[in-house]
Amino acid sequence: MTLEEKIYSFEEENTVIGIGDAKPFYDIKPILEDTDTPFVEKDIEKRINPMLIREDAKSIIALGLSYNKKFVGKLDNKIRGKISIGAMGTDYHHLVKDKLLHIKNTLNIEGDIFVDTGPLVDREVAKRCGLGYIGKSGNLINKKLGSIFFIGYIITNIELKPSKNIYNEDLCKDCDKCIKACPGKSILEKGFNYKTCISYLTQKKELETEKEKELINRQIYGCDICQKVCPYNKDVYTEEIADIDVFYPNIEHILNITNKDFENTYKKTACGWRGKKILQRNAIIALANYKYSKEAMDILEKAKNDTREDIKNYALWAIEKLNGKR
Ligand code: B12
Repeated sequence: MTLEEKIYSFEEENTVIGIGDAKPFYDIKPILEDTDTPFVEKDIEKRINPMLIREDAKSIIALGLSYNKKFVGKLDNKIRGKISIGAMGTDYHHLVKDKLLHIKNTLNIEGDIFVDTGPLVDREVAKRCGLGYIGKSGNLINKKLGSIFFIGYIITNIELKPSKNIYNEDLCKDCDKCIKACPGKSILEKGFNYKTCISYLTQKKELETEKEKELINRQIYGCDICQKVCPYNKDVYTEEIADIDVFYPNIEHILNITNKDFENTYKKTACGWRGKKILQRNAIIALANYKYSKEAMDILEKAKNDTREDIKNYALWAIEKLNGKR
């Protein structure tokens, strides 16, 4: 078995693996110069050059891990929000990292592992390694997993034969389902406007306009709309979730959650890094975007007495908004 064959042998039902070289990503420099992406390394040279991470970088081994989930439980009549499927369960940063660590340790190779928070542009890295095609929504689409997968990789000093790129064809063609479905119209013919992306708004610290709160709708964290409508996400690997509290979080519970409870639940998921307060703010916004009910008003009346000024103000705003719907 060659080393490349050994690497591919780690592929499982819910993962894809590919290999690429570690040359700089000069092609995307103009795109990066033209965008002001939030939450990322600002030095563009660091974003495009794997050799600034490891001087001896030769190859990249990329892994895609599916996080596709569907709800198979029973709905109830509690007031609930929505959470992106990627933020349910154990934080994917750990899951992907553990899989890459396992490959690295088993093969006894040297390498630096990154999942999401590294300086490079993960989709571009994964594309070069043959993991998929960058679709109109910006998401990398793979024929086996669809687009609902996270990306991680090992930058190694070993010279490896790159995967044959099987994604030269245009997978989206004239399909524009994601463009039409995005409530914020974030998906542009060329590029992406993160400022109106619901996923971004649920993570943004200071919301500035009523429109932003309206767009958040009932999302507590993240958004799946552009992926839900993508034809490549039908008939792909899916995990079934029966626990309604995981899939549709109970708003009253989020607003009353103790620090200890938060540490043991949300903090262990991919939305934990944003902290309790932002999720609670989004829970209040979700209530304001619901129809008027006594139950919603009772929850908000309690939140109105919160000692944190901003939460209190959001509760007052939501009460006014719901009263207007009476
Ligand atoms: C910042 C960030 C966000 C921001 C901004 C997203 C954005 N599109 O820029 C916000 C918070 C909005 C976000 C949302 C989401 N994100 Co995010 N995010 C990132 C992060 C940290 C950096 C992205 C980045 O560099 N953007 C800058 C642009 C230029 O790069 P890009 O987004 O990769 O875009 C590529 C193409 O779309 C295209 N492109 C983009 N803009 C333009 C403009 C022009 C003119 C052209 C020609 C091409 C082009 O070229 C780029 C390079 O190939 C990456 C991890 C990482 N370190 O790379 C994860 C990452 C992109 N996110 C990921 C995920 C899963 C999501 C969400 C699905 C989460 C959710 N459910 O809420 C949504 C999807 C939203 C969407 N449709 O893009 C995954 C994507 C996996 C995949 N299969 O594609 C990544 C790779 C994390 C990971 N390691 O798994 N994200």
